[in-house]
Amino acid sequence: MLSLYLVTDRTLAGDRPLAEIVEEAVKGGVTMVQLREKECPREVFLSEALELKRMLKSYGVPLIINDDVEVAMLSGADGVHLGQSDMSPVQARSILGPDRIIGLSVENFDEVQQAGFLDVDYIAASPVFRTGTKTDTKTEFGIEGVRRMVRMSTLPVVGIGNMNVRTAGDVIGAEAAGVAVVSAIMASPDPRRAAAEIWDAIEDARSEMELVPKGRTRWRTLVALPLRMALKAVENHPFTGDLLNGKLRYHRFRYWLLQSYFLKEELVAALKYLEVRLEDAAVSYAGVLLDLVRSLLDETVPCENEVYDFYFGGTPDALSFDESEPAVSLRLYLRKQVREEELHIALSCVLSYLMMFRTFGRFVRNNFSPESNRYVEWVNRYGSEEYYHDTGYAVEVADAVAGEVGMKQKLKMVISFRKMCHMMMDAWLDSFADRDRPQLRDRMSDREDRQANRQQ
Ligand code: TZP
Ligand code: MG
Repeated sequence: MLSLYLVTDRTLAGDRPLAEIVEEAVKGGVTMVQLREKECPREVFLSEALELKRMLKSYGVPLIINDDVEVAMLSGADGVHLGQSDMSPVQARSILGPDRIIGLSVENFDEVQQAGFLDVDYIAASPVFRTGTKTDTKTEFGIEGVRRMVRMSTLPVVGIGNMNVRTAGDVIGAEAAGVAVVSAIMASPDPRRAAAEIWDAIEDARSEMELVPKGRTRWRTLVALPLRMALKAVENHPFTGDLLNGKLRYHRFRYWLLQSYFLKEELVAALKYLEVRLEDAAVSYAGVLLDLVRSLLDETVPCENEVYDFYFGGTPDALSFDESEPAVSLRLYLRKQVREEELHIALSCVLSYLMMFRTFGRFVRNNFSPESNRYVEWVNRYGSEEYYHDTGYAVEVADAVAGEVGMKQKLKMVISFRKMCHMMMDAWLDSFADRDRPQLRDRMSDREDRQANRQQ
């Protein structure tokens, strides 16, 4: 969500409407937007916030309001960004409630430390580099300062101040969660393209961080880190607390388990078929993968009575049901890959889903006894050795495929695995959140749309 954070500045908009620039930038890949108004009447600020909120909602991109908590509340924005001399985060939290996002600018390392005791969601290193856009800043953190901040703080860090296509990669390389950009996007004659280029720089930096030194490493080793990171976020999320206290939404949870189960079953069935076909030496993995992935493309998941009975007992409410958000994102993404015949990538994506569930199941099993409550009992039963074994076989196939397709394609497999983990984790957590949080958008499809546009 913080990856590419656009901060507005109407003085750079010229005679172009603000919302138009923002929308273009979002199409280019911006993942979060802050409306920052320094000198405009309250009513204008509010009406702009309302307009942006309406537009951004359709993209699933959160809107953050600079300084003004009241405008944030009245416009239904997703949060506020505060400076050190604005309203205190404590007061802002008491007004905004627990769910909205609060960001805080930090200007020195003392403030980084203090931020750790506050109920804020991210901190902004202000500034990373001096900038003409905001001249009253104190000292520059520089790239090494950002790195130190990331190590000191448990909060996500975004870099701000002269962030552009040349500087963004280094900030991401210093393990910041994202970059916040004003002029490089707002003042660009083509905000969509400007955003897309910075997005690409971010992506490149991320893949380099994970992948460069590990040329011959197996696929499963390369995906271990993104998997661990995604799971860490799930473990620390209130969802997990609610699961352990038996307070989740019953129906949703049951559907989730069932869907993951069916997806796993489909995959296993397809893999068994793959095993047979592979005995024929003339058949390559890629050819057979097509069958595998196609078999995973059906929209609704049939719910069979026996399976239902086995796992949950009793009679199902319905024999089929709509898919949950992660399963939907997964299938949409798979369809795209199949069209482009990037089947090895599709396989990697399917596995991100299964491995997240598998690892989460293991975490629950290792830490809580099945007697705790019905949810823990289900996870224990469901995340069984059988599940583990079945996905284990799929992992071996993925390793073999990755070994066959060459380094560049192997990296793609890992990158899409990571993207899928993020997307599904967001969808998973959001669908259990008390209110509807903005969904992280499908960045993959954005990127592909952009590439297609550029080629036109
Ligand atoms: N806070 C610290 S630097 C800055 C803000 C709002 C402005 C960054 O602007 P630019 O144009 O991206 O350098
Ligand atoms: Mg401020």
